[in-house]
Amino acid sequence: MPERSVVRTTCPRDCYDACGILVIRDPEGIHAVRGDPDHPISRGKLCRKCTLGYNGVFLDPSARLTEPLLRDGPKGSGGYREASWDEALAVIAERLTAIVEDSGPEAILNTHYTGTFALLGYGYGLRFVNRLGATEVDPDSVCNLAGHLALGYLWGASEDGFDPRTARDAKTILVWGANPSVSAPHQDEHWLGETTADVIVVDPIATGTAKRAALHLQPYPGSDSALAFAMLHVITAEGLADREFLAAHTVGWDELEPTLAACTPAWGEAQTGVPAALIEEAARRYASGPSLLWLGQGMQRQPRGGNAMRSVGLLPAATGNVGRPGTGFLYLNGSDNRGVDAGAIVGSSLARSERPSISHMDLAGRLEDPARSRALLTWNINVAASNPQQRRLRAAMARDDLFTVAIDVFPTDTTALADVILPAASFLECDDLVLSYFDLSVSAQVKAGDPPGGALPNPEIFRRLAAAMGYDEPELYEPDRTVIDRALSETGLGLTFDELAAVGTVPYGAEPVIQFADGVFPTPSGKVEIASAAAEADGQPRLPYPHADPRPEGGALRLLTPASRWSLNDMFANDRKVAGRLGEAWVAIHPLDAAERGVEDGKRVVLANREGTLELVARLSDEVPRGVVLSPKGRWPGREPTGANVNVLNDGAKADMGEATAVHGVEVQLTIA
Ligand SMILES: Nc1nc2c(c(=O)[nH]1)N[C@H]1C(S)=C(S)[C@@H](COP(=O)(O)OP(=O)(O)OC[C@H]3O[C@@H](n4cnc5c(=O)[nH]c(N)nc54)[C@H](O)[C@@H]3O)O[C@H]1N2
Ligand SMILES: Nc1nc2c(c(=O)[nH]1)N[C@H]1C(S)=C(S)[C@@H](COP(=O)(O)OP(=O)(O)OC[C@H]3O[C@@H](n4cnc5c(=O)[nH]c(N)nc54)[C@H](O)[C@@H]3O)O[C@H]1N2
Ligand code: SF4
Ligand SMILES: [Mo]
Repeated sequence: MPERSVVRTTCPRDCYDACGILVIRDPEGIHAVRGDPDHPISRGKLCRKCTLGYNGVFLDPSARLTEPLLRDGPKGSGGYREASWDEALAVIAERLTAIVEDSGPEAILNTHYTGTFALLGYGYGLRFVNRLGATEVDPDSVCNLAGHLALGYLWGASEDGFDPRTARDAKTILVWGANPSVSAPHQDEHWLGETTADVIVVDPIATGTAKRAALHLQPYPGSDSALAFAMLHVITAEGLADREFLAAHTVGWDELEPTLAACTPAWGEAQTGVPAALIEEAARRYASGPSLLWLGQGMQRQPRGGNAMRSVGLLPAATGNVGRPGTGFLYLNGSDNRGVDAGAIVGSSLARSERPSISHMDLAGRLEDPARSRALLTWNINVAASNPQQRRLRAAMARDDLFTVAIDVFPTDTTALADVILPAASFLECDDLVLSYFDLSVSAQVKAGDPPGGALPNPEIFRRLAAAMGYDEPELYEPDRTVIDRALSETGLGLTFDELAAVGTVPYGAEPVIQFADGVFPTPSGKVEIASAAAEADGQPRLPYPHADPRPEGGALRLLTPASRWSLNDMFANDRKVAGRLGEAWVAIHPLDAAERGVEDGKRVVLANREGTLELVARLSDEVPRGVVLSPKGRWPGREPTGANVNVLNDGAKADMGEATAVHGVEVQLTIA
């Protein structure tokens, strides 16, 4: 029996759970990756995708990128040769330096996101990018930016959510447009599953979370604002509004209130499809409180997603469900509310001037324009799978004169279009910190094994890039441990990294933090800005307004493509066992919509719109309402028989705020293949 040891670490995926992990080592290296029974959230279990992927593709050097690769064939042909780090870095430095001299750094585009959401793995590389001055492709524009801006106008903050521990004092938990049964499986099982509060879910789909809830409101996609206004009508009409809170802590309620008169429950039913009686019941339960409101990211990926978020975000203000135990709202919890200076991690001060930025919705168009895009640096993201306008984007990335550097753990559809590919170490192979974006906790990510071949952790790759470019700012070379130690000391937890590593995860303080306990809000006025001059200055309406998107016409269906239980964004589809579970791409359709189109369960169908077409298998399901079809994200275009995933249907239409994605507003025709 070989000698075994155990390393405790944390999952850094873009996931609400931040599970605790035990890595079992033997003399050959990592033997197995398991859940940590002592972890408060995951209690010994990892999700199924990670259980398979972390013991599969992550530990398989033949599935990984292990050495720098230089393209030596036509773009996209797969022709690469191995190179040393020095050679690869010299090629990159020469090309980027020439582009900066000829065209300015803004002709270099930087795309990155949450491949790893650990503090350094996510942020440290931005020091280099800031120094370089590349055009930033705003990461949040593909995910949650509309919601951030909306909550910013209203509450002054979008990353300062409730502390989930305060649920012990809540009577009602309203989950609006989030599907934790898929996107946060352990929070769903334990935090929600074991709460004594009544759970209300607002989601067009009968998700696992919705099916267990005391009430499930199923609005038609894009009608959340109308639903919120109908609830506010009930709240004011029945005397359930918190007039004291409104008077003391908000501005603009008097301007908004007259709008509510027309938003009766019957009107709400007509706008949203939710029965009037359910609207009333949900409004009463939420208003009576104490109530928590979880604002998911799915509901703001809509054409008017910003207004939807601003409208739903009124509920805590109107009912005074904020500032005391068992109340508050959560979109995300940022690292700042554990004291960590995120600006220092990403080296904001290294930028020599305000860096230009574009939306992911405009990436394909920008890359089609050789005059404005000469190079692409892409890391922690798989744009060829996750971005809109998939065909256009991939065609533009295939431009021979576009110099692309891709950094990833695995070969992906994106790295396949790069000139230089740099191999990244996985989270199992480097130290870092993980700050859950749901719980107020701090966790250690601990190195449990060596990276395969020459793969290096993200921060080290960017230190080497900085050196190759001849930069001399000390922040570009700060050792990981210095950054980790400083961030840990900022948390005030009084722990060294080794002490944290021994326990894995520690809560931020012994008692739940009460969101906005002082009644002061980080808006210009210090109050909740129901009427917002900042919104007006940005060309937005002064007030949130009742709205429901028009229903699709001509037999079109609304296509929702949210998180899949078998992938984490676009990770894991390259794992053999996960791919087996994923099976063929499918689309769920209501049996009556299927019957109208002569579609039977298991039969092949085509989804089509002006952007593209996609063939997949129909699944008849009454979990989706009429007029809506559902096909989860997360498949790899290159592994699909058609060479495309659902984003081939996504035209990149923008939401009403932040030029952010409106992907859940996509409409398609569905026909038999
Ligand atoms: N397993 C797994 N977990 C993940 C991810 C993953 O890909 N897989 N991705 C991670 C990432 S990047 C993110 S951003 C989060 C997102 O996680 P969530 O915040 O849960 O968001 P989504 O899964 O995008 O969508 C949630 C729900 O929004 C609903 N929805 C869509 N349109 C509307 C609407 O108009 N109104 C309302 N009320 N609801 C609507 C969808 O039906 C869906 O059930 O999950 C993270 N966790
Ligand atoms: N149709 C549709 N499209 C969507 C969405 C949707 O709901 N529907 N959701 C959108 C959302 S919410 C998001 S957040 C985006 C996410 O889209 P992406 O950011 O593209 O998703 P990921 O799969 O997380 O991409 C991460 C990449 O980082 C790599 N990676 C992992 N760890 C590391 C590391 O340590 N170092 C490096 N260098 N690389 C690493 C992974 O292998 C993977 O290739 O997709 C968006 N696209
Ligand atoms: S992806 Fe989420 S649920 Fe899965 S192991 Fe990581 S933190 Fe846990
Ligand atoms: Mo996301």
